Amino acid sequence: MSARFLILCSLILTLLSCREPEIKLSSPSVIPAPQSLQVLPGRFTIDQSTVIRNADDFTHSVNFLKSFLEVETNRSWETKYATENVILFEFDPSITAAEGYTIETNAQQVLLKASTDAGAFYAVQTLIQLLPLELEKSKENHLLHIPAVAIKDEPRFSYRGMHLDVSRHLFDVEFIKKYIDAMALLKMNTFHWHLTDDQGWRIEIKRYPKLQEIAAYRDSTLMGHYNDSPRLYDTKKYGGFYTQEEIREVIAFAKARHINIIPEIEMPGHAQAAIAAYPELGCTPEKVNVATEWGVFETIYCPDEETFTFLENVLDEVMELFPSPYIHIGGDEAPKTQWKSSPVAQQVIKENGLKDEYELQSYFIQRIEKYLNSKGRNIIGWDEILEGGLAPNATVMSWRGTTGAVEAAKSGHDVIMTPTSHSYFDYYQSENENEPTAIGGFLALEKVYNFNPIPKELTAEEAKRIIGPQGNLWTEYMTTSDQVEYMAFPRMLAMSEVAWTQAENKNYSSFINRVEYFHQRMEALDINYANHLYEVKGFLNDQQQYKLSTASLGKEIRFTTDGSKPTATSAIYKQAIPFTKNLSINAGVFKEGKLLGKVFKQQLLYHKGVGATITINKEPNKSYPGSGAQGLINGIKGSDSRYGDSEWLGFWGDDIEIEITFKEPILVDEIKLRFYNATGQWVYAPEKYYIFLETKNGMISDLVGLPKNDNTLILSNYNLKRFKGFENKKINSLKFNIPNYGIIPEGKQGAGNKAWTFIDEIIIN
Ligand code: TNX
Repeated sequence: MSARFLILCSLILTLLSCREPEIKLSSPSVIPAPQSLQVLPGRFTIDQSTVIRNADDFTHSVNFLKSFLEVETNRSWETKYATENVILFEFDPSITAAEGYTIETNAQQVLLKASTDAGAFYAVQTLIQLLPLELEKSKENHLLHIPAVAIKDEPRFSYRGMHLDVSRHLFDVEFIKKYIDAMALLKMNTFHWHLTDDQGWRIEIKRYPKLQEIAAYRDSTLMGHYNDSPRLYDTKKYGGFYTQEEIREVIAFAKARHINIIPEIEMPGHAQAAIAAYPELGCTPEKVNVATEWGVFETIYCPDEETFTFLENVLDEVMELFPSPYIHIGGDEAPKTQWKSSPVAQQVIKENGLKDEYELQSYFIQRIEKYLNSKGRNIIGWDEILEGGLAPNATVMSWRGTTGAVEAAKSGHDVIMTPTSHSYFDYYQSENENEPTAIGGFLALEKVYNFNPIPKELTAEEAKRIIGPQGNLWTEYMTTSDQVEYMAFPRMLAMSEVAWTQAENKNYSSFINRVEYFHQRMEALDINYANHLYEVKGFLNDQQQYKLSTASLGKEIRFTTDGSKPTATSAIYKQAIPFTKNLSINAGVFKEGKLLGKVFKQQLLYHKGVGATITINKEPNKSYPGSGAQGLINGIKGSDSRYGDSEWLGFWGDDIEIEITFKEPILVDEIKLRFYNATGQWVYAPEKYYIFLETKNGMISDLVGLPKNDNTLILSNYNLKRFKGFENKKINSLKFNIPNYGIIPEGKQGAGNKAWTFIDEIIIN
């Protein structure tokens, strides 16, 4: 063999081994789903000589893509004129939607078209999601392919928001940027920054140094849950604030991602931290400290000139920092107790011809609104700002159900939808008992996904007032940024699709598969997401059969009915399980013999009520329908620690009447009722109920008192055996009259609002 030949061989070998590793093409998996996405034959390949061409209009978005690619491909990218091997940005005036764009890829080019920089920016976000994930997972020199596609896209709503409470717990600037970055990837465009509350003031206001010295710190923080008894505190000083310089930096960072930041400065309630620093702003002579636990406090700004001057000065500095057309002024949960007994507040009521303290709240908000309007800004407030007359230009953030939203939209106000039932990401997301401690409630991914922000009561014209939805992260129980991520993801992915994707283009099972794919992206981004995709769900159908399902594709469910743990050899679930006796179902999602998620456990109790006829005089609230009336006698109890699952029925303020008729008269020994009790979420077990038992010889009625305590479950066992002579009487039907608890008392979370009643299985033995 000649030396030349050897050299040639080794050269070829070197060349071969230097070749960039190829990454296989994955089918597009974009979140939020575009309005239309067509996969075409072929692909575009990014190699070392691929360039970017700008149509001049989109320098900002071009640079965003350029820096992304430079980091990910480890090479510099040129922007220059080219017709082939090019990612090409083009201005297209025919795209009329402000944030719309199109993408067309073929072998020669990736063509991104928009008529605004926002549109071009969202085209870039989609393009980033079309790139193979391996790129983000390892920064090696890969040969990258993008599938040939034709995408046409624009948002459903102009407001697409995420909120973060930094008062209860504080998160550093680095994390705020990470949160904003994730929002941008999901095409969210508004960050609602909840900067002040009872437990800490987090924005530097130069004119009032005590806000930094005093209001920004609390002496101690509640440990464990608010409902724990006794309550324990860590006795450690906690706090901090963002300097104006840091805030500017965050605003610029968000702006570069087409995200507007709405600052929230709470008033007149949730102001204890500010009043701790400047007691003269309060309405009582008693001195207060920055709050060390959660809830609603009576401390409130006094509606005098000194307070308005303070607030106007604060807002001046806020407006100087934030270019947002909206300023959020809170307005929620402002107990009126102190105003009732304050001579100053009563004087303001008298002088201004106001009817009561509710009109005083409205006067307060309207004064601030006028001030902000005079500076060219509009206010947003929580839906309590509707009470006592709405400020004229205000946008309402509807959180207590949707009634406020309907009222506001009908009277011509813009509305942002953020109801607790679908938008509170501080609620539990799984029924697993070992979830990290959360405030309470239950909001599963699927429920977020299925949220329709347009209330049914609105006409098409009125519906235009709903400018969009928002996910809220209240951080009482999120002490670290890891925990914020756990609660925010993947629910933020679902909310992004609620906000962006037209209802007819939404599909939960497609979404779930894209979420599963997105897991890898979140790992690459170091996001501590929650994974409940590999859980089993069960439900009882009309034919008294129990069905199991799981959300993601390509897995199997294995189950047992005798209470034992499912294994790789347990029966594979193929058809519904008949419910004719007590069942103890255990099921898991398996792939290749491996259990993926947690084991699902369900007891089915074959009691005497199962299969009877049931009616309720009121429909459960549409946010908490459980499994309807029949769900109260389906043999399945609701969760002991979360209301809001498929078994608990929620009624808001209604007295309810439930009637159960048996197929034939039966002997009954005992009737058990279960009520949920979570006063922090406005859920109150009733204090009593009436029971009516219908027998052949007439009706027996009784008044039953319920225990009063802080337990999350309030149980009533009604024993019929104690009635002498009743043992052998057969019952045809049963009726319950259950009065609602009533109005939530002062001093409690939600004071002045109607309480919720939550009831689940009625067990008849
Ligand atoms: C109610 S939503 C609040 C917050 C709490 C939250 C906890 C709203 C306007 N007020 O102060 O953090 O519930 O879920």
